[in-house]
Amino acid sequence: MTTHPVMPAPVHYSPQNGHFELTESTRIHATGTALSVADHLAKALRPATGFALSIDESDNADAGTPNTIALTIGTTALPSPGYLLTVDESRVELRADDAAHLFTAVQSLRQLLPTAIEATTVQAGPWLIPGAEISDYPRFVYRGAMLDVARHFFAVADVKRYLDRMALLKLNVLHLHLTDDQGWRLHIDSWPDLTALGATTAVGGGSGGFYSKADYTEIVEYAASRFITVVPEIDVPGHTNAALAAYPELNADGAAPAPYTGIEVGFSSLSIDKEVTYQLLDDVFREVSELTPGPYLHLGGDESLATSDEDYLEFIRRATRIAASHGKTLIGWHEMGRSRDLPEGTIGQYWSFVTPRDDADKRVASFIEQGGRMIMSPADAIYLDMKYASEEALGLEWADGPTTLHDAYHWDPAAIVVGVTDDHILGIEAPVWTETIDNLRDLDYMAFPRIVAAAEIAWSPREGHDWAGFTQRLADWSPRLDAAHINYNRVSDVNWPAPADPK
Ligand code: TNX
Repeated sequence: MTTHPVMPAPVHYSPQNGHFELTESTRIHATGTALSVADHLAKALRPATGFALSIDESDNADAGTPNTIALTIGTTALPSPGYLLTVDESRVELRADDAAHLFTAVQSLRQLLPTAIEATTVQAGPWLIPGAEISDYPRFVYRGAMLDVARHFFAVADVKRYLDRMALLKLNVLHLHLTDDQGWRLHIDSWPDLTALGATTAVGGGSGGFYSKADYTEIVEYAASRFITVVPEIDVPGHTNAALAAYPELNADGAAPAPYTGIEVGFSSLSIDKEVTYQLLDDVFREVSELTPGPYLHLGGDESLATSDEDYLEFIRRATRIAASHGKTLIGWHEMGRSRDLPEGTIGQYWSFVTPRDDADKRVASFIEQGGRMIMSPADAIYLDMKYASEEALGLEWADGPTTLHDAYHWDPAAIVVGVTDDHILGIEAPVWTETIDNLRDLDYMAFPRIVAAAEIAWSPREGHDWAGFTQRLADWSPRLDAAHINYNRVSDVNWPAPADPK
């Protein structure tokens, strides 16, 4: 069993003799588009080391200068875009096919340093990096996490902390579930009451909240600086009580329902026959598309149990055309595959079980037949809002009871629907629905350590998956979470080291 300190497991890791010592006089070398990544590395290393770590951008820097960490963008000749990382006594070299993969190399380097590097205050060295040769590239291009900010609202600062955690694990897509029955969380200029009235509640009756356009842009830019794409979701036609409560005209009977603070699903629907519904969609999809630099717009489409079959198909036909007219590639939960009339290339997000139920496999086939690919999020394996164990206070249990770390690690995205293999799969995504979660500490607790399993399934080759090795590596790695003040669940299937002394 190979043990190494990098999560998710690299494709190839080979320890080498000796080590590189990061010192006061170590310099970082980078030019061109590698500079922003070098800057990120320096910022990550300065707080705990207290070193200046200046960035040398000179074009003609001697390639052999010692005591240097050199970042380069150039071909790696790996089977798909990735990075090479070598550490010897004199130099650390990071080379990647593009800036995004160079950034993932930086995450590996961070994890080769002593755990204390994650601290936010100056720590004692020495800062030794063990000799190593790593060549590494991801299995899937889409490595996502979803945060439901509708059931409970999460402030911009908390979303940024979650993005930091994602970056460490080489996750590169944040899907924001922005609207649901309990709240509409993004300001829309042309329909201001969506937030003025529709954002004032949350599950359990809390005060809610919403993102201004400036807030949303702040999230998008923070994500982009970490090579993370934001996917906004406007969930329609169901999951819309907050919008229906804000604008009576969106209701079939013209009467606004009361705000909703419970956790049932499947009772709300936009009026399918009224033209005002499609005016709303056009305005909302236009404004959201304008704010979102990434290529995707998620339309939800799940659990529309209050919409007849005929109405659902008519709605999806019109809504997807309107959304596509704003230039985005659409994503829908797998129910949207009921439609055989989707814009070509629409992506499906699978949320049924590791063993498909309720024709979910047919919905997947429908997306693929219509030229799309899949994001796999099987609820009984990767829904991070499921309880770890029945006696836990946080989480839900509907996906066949608790989801242990073992469950989170033991599934393969290409073994769920017969005939749906890596070529049809864009990637995987780990959602956190927030009916029972309303703060970052609890969010971390539900995510960690299962999100590490998700990251390994998204990134590392299937052949390398190994439960005994994973749990050993996780136990060795977990002090990093303590050092970074990230809360986590000490599930019983890992032989955790003793908890760090509380400071
Ligand atoms: C199902 S899966 C939902 C959400 C809930 C979640 C709770 C899916 C697309 N919808 O509305 O929040 O279960 O786990």
